[in-house]
Amino acid sequence: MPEQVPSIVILISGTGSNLQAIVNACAQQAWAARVAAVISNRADAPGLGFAAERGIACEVLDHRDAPSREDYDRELARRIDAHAPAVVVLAGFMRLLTPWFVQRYEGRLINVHPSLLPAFAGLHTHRRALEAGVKLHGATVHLVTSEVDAGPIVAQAAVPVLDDDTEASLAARVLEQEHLIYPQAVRALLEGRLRVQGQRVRVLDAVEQGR
Ligand code: NHR
Ligand code: GAR
Repeated sequence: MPEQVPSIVILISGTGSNLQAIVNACAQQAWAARVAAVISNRADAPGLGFAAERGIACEVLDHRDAPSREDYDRELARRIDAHAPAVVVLAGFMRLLTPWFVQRYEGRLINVHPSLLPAFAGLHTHRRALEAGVKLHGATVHLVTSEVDAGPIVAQAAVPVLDDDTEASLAARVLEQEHLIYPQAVRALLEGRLRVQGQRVRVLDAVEQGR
């Protein structure tokens, strides 16, 4: 029997570049964990192809087949729980989750959001940042609570907004930062190195944790 390491389940809706960054970091840095499954709400999510190539179990759960959000989340939880994950990662997952779902995974459910929260919670963050004329934009990794995009902040990275930026060029600059901060945050969560006090999160390094 191979040794059992903690499992990660990743939820996606699209490209899955954050999924790739996490899967690659897990392998290259030899985390004591494995990505056990990827679940997408869209059958055509390109991220599913990458996961399948890596031999990761893939599932599609289309929200359009569910009679209600509660039904969808109950089925989603059933699929997730089959893998008994230590951590559930939202990586470009585009569906709001019910409080019931969030509470079930509270403390082990993490998201990356493409803005410097609390600015630009919700959708279309890059367009809204350009409209608002901010000079700095970025990405936030946060623990998920039932208030959308308002959970305790684990990590942030800022990028400049350039004069000739479009939504696409700005999104690409932000995404590059997501790929740096998200795997490290997921690893810290897995390794029990987050200390949450209210809205503030201290991220211990491995040395501090040992003390
Ligand atoms: N659920 C809860 N309860 N709390 C959070 O913080 C969540 C969450 C679900 C997803 C990711 C989030 C983001 O990073 C996330 C955080 C989708 C929507 C949304 O409005 C909002 C925030 C996020 C993800 N989705 C629409 C919906 O009706 C659908 C949009 C679409 O399909 O394009 O679910 O920004
Ligand atoms: C990322 O920029 C992520 O922050 C954002 O979608 C992109 C997914 O890219 N998430 C949201 O907007 C959540 N509402 P990816 O599929 O290549 O990881």
